Amino acid sequence: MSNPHHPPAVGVLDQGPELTFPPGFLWGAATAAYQIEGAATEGGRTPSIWDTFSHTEGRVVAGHTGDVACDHYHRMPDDVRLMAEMGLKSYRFSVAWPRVQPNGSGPANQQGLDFYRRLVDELLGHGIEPWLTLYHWDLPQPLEDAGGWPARDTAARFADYAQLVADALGDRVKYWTTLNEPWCSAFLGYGSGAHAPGRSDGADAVRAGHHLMLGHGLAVQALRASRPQAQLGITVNLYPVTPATDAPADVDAARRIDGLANRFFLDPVLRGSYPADLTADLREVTDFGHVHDGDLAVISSPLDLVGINYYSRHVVAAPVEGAEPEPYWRAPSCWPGSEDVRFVTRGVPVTDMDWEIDAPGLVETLRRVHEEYTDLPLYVTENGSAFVDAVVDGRVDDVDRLAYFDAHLRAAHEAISAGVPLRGYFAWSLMDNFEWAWGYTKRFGMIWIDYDTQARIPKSSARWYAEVIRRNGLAAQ
Ligand code: IFM
Repeated sequence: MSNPHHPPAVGVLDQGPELTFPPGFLWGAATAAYQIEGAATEGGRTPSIWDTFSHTEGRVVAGHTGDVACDHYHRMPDDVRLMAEMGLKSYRFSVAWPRVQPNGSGPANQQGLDFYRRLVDELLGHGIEPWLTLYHWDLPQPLEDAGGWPARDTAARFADYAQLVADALGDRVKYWTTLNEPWCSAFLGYGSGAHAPGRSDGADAVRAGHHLMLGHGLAVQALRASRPQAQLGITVNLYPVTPATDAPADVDAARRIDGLANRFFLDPVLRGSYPADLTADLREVTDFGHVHDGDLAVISSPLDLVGINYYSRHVVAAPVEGAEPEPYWRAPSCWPGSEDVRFVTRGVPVTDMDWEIDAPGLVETLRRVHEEYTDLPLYVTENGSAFVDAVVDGRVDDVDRLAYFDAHLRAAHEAISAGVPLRGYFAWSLMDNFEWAWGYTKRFGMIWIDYDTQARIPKSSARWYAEVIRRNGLAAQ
């Protein structure tokens, strides 16, 4: 497939001692509004579900909130300068809906739009391609009060908001993704309640997932009509799901979790249908009456790219008596219809999130999307790791994070060599930030943030990544 908006991907890799990426490969880093901006009550911004959630006792570790976060709202030009020093080709950020449309409906808040216009202009001025995500989990609170994502109307509100942002920034932003990780919004937000808005109802989670995708489809249609040059996509978080053994019951557990984690979103968006086995698994949770005629055609509106966030693998098995206590993303309520599936810990190295490090899983994931679903250009829109960092003599030597990036970039290269049209990679994250229910206790950044002084210290991984970008690749091992 030839697309003038994307650099060529396949068949151009050096065979020499370097692992060279295709010319024009889009090297980036990512953040999200609530995780870094702060300025929660400034410039006309009103509360999102994450403000409400983080200010509710017991929801976020140590009562941390995004009120100040990395103070990026005030330090944005300095942060863009740091990006330029790293040589980033692209920066993926999200727009805070309650900053640009405070009530989630009605007119735009010009001050909010102006902030993002300044950001985009600053990026362009440094030769950095802006990559805009419309929704990274910060639903305006009034929309949650009206029913949130389980309510169908929220999808229409999202399309209106998308139009408003496209009107303001569509002349200067080429790359747009609608949603970031709808699985998290739906199943952590409305299933387990580990994320905002903290509701816990399987049917609501399934409805929320559908309406998120409906909002995505409506937004794509609106953006396509008004900004035909824009490159449009969605970002999904995908996991290879592996049965612990070949036993049929374990294989079936893997099928079920793969349905909820991956195919719940991939199939409607890229094939225009829900998988039959998934709807059968969910029969006792919902009758799918919330899916109206025509919805799936909207949801599968043509895209220009697919964004994939990759962190780890799920290994699962059939239930046993007295299973061990589970971390939040394994909570049964995340997996309606498959609550009794057992998540297995293999004993391989993990990050500070307890997520198993599994670089080959990135190859599997990219190949699967390409080989089973689409020829569209793919982008890794997030990949990264939390580790416990320390400042020693003014430096942060984050060797574990650097090794994680290195292994996953080798995997990305392998996927390209296998024919995957992977056109870019965004490290998560540019800087340490508010890690949702974990507050500031988990650090994913290539730039250290001192939350007392707001000082920034580029870590070893930032210097290493700058060199990867400069040489467009890695030394062969
Ligand atoms: O911090 C999050 C991000 O907001 C979405 N993807 C996963 C990251 C690490 O948990």
